[in-house]
Amino acid sequence: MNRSFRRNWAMAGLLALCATLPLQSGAATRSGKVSKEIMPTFSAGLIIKLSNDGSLDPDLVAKARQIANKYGISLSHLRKLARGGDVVALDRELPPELVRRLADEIAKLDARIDYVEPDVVMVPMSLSNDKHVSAQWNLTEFAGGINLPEAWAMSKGKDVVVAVVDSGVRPHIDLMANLLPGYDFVSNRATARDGDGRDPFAWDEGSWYSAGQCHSDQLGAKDSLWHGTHVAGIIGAVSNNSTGITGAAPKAKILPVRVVGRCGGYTSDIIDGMMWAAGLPVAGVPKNPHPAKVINLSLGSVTACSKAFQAAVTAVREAGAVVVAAAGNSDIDVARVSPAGCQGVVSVAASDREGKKAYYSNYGRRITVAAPGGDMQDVAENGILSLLNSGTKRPAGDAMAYMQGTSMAAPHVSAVVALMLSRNPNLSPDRVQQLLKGSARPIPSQDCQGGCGGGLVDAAAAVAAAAVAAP
Ligand SMILES: [Ca+2]
Ligand SMILES: [Ca+2]
Repeated sequence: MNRSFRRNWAMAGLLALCATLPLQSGAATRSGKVSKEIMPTFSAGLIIKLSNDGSLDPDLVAKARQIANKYGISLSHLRKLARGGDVVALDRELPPELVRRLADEIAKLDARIDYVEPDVVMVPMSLSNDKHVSAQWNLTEFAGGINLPEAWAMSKGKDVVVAVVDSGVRPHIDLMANLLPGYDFVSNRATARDGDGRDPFAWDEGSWYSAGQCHSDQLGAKDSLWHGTHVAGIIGAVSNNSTGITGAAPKAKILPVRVVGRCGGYTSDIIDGMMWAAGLPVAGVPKNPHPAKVINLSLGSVTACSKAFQAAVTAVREAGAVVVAAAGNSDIDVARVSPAGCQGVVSVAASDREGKKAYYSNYGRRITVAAPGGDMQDVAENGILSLLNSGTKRPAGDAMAYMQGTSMAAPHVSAVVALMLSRNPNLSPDRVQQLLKGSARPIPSQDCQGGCGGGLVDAAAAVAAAAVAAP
């Protein structure tokens, strides 16, 4: 590690250990310990889809408003969604039972309505960050690493665009050369922190909040996470530049798509962000000139995959993009989680330094593979090292830090997919999923109860298989 690395590291130390997800039950209990969490699923809007793909007419909106008023809630039409349906906003965040009841009542209003679903808030799937520097065991170590050096001899992900649909990024010196211009899809000005809604600047403005500011975490206050920068660094930090770390796909390009502000991100913004990332049209937003072949979603919520989200996943896959999602950190079956539980998503569980399922990781039949997410219970160095910012609220200088979570696992797999597609650009999303699973190193069932799919992803085996595979 060089000197500038160490200097940056001192700044990262400012970020105290914290549970970086809004926790419903239990937060950091003692140094290094972070409990598994069940994420709350508040919503401040509804997605209403008509069966003919038509737009909501004012009459229907007025009737929906009447129903909402009955509950003392005001409702207004927000916009048309990129993948069918309209978003209506509620005047505040509501708990799941209430929003579900409201949705069900509105669905019965008119025979033209296909479905009404809560516009659920999704949150980053990382658990914590910490101190001290060691090495990127996650890339190279025999037990828990993913065999990257051997893969790099075949492919470094050249020219493959990977969208990081997340909190945005900071212009970290170890990332800049691989960054494409992205887009900010956070439509709510209050949580966006940049003074406006959607705009062409995907910079992370900081996700910090004070106690009581977020429904998902009424009691806690949190420093900014810089989650998107950490995720982007795992995939595409610049290699061989004598600074920081190396990304797992160091020649890939990172497309930052900002969907998470303070308190998480709305499903409706995430859907539009995904569609745009894949090169599909989104009203009011210029077309993306660099369509992504891989879309990384290190976020989610404990809600089964909604019809609206499933439709978006299907659309971007048809456009040729592979969707990779974090399985979540609640130690439950991934089928209960969105988007990792959606059909056609590469669903990624987290493994620890020994190559076993991490204690917090979700599991189940829907998992495609596991990848390093780390376990910082004993030492920070067993987490995943990547890029960060040193600001506790507003952005400050470049930094690095360890974090853990399925948020960190998913970008390893997104990077491996980039290596595969760089070597063989004709692979379909279905084929990529098959090859990832088939080339992984099985994890014995006692080390992943409930199922880790094909096992620990093996970058070299996956790229080798991709090189000779039919589309
Ligand atoms: Ca903005
Ligand atoms: Ca570097």
